[in-house]
Amino acid sequence: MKPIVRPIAALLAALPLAIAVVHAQEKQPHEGAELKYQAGGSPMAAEEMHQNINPKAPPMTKAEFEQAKQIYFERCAGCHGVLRKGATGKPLTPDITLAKGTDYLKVFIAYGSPAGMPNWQTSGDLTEKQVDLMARYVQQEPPTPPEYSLKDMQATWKEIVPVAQRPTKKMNSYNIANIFSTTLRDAGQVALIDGDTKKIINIIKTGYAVHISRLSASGRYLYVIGRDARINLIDLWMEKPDNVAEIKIGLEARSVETSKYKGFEDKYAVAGSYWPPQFVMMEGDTLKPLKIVSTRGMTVDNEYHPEPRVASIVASHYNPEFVINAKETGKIMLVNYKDLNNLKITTLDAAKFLHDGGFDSTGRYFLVAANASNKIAVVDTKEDKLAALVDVGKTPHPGRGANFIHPKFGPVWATSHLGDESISLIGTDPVKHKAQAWKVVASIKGQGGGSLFIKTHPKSHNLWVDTPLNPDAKISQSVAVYDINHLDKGFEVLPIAEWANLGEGAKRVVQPEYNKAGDEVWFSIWNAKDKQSAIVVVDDKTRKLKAVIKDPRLITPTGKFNVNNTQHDVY
Ligand code: DHE
Repeated sequence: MKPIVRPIAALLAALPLAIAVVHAQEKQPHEGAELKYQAGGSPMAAEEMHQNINPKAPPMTKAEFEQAKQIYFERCAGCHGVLRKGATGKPLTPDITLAKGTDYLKVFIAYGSPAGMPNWQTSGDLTEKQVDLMARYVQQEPPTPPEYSLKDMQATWKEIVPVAQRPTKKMNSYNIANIFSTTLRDAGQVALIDGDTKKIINIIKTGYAVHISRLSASGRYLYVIGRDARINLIDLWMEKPDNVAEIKIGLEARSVETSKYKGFEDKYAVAGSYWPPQFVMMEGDTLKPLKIVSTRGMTVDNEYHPEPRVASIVASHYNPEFVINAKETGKIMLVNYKDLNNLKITTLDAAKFLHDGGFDSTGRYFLVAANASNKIAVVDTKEDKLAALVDVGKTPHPGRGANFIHPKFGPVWATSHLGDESISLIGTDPVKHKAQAWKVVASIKGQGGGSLFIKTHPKSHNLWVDTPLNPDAKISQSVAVYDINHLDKGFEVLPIAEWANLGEGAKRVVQPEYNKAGDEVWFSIWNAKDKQSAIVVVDDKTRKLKAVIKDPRLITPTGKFNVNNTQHDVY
């Protein structure tokens, strides 16, 4: 009797899930890619963490726990949080998971749910054995990674070339303003590419899977941050630009920025971490850590959140402030760096799941995606106020967005979306176009969901929209381009990956970035680590291929940051 009863019991327990699975199959095809993107790997898998034995949870050996912990941090932490208290995904704490039991959890993990859980087993990402492991793991007490203090940061801080030994003037003949700092994601490097000659100036060792590059106000210093929270400071004045300082500011991070307000140029840097949930101010030219501020606290719904990750950070042009976005709480902190000992922080309640964003064309308003809330928050950096919360399409992902003059509605800022094919245009001129300000004035149709970045340039009439996470290779390997003056005419599709002629591989076309003059657009062709990747340069006026940059050292290029455009927030 026993062997029959148990499977039936398991089946009954899984019944609500069987229904869920039917719904899960109704998910849009791009949603799987979107969810896995959000669930991107955390570098904390290898971190030593305490294994708490919960007597009520199914047993696990140390080896099993370690293996499950690794899978959790690589696949699950991005959505469910480091402490499993929930972020864009549901909380997975033992009070919830123990009540569900192993069989229920196994079905859930294997088949996914309509609420957004990917189908880890049926997609082939996890084996049946791994699903069983994860079902038991999430019933244990969540292991907690260590905190990271100023002392910990100091221990990692290296002044590779002290300020006194650095050049006092530019020592090279590069047109620094047109250099592209290019992320070589899986190589843990950045490539500095000369925008004029298209030649690689230097490949520089950085942190693991570098995320973004930012420029100091003067344009001399380049800051690069890895997912492992290592920051590299590169001096572009050196004969061959290279690292001059380095620090590790936590266990996992995505954002770095420098002070840009008049009188504070190049003075401070700031970096935010995913873990621990905090940001740190540093000296701009040495990276010496000065002050840490925690982001733990209440969400906009007045619930405590133990790990609000720091997402995008930008430097205000109107006040001596950094605009710091805490993802899970939905709070935007305007951190005044005039007096670090008597720190003033203005906190704005925006919306949960703040992620990426950019300024409007005047540099006064910062528009940031609250991605899983399907909203754009608008910050007035002059008055230190939330100007608006705008409803847009599903999961906006603007990168820094795109500013242009719409023939009918005046100045607009645009975002594309991960979760649908639309492109939302938001009016940004509350003086001359008051009726349109902070409203979606138009929503135009793109190639499909899975878009990450959108770009134009003040000197261009083209609007470029990538779709690297669309499951259709034709769409992920091409880009849509619109004529800003004739948006109603739809878009032209350019087969950018095909132009690179790379042979096999995923070859996702990602992140359009203009050169300084605004007459070229650069695209990364992001292939697997063991396959050839490339940068494709398109002539903006003719929309024709101008150059393909191929080099065995260009491993998995993703983000590209033109010095001038990043320094002056031109996009
Ligand atoms: Fe990004 C910007 C976080 C996955 C390429 N990404 C950002 C920012 C954040 C962020 C918070 C804004 C920084 C700022 O402006 O200060 N990104 C995350 C994640 O948490 C996520 C979803 C999962 C992860 O594991 O990291 C993630 N990002 C990716 C990728 O998979 C991309 C496509 C490739 C890569 O290199 O990893 C990617 N993210 C980028 C790029 C930018 C970025 C190129 C900057 C765009 C710009 O034009 O400013």
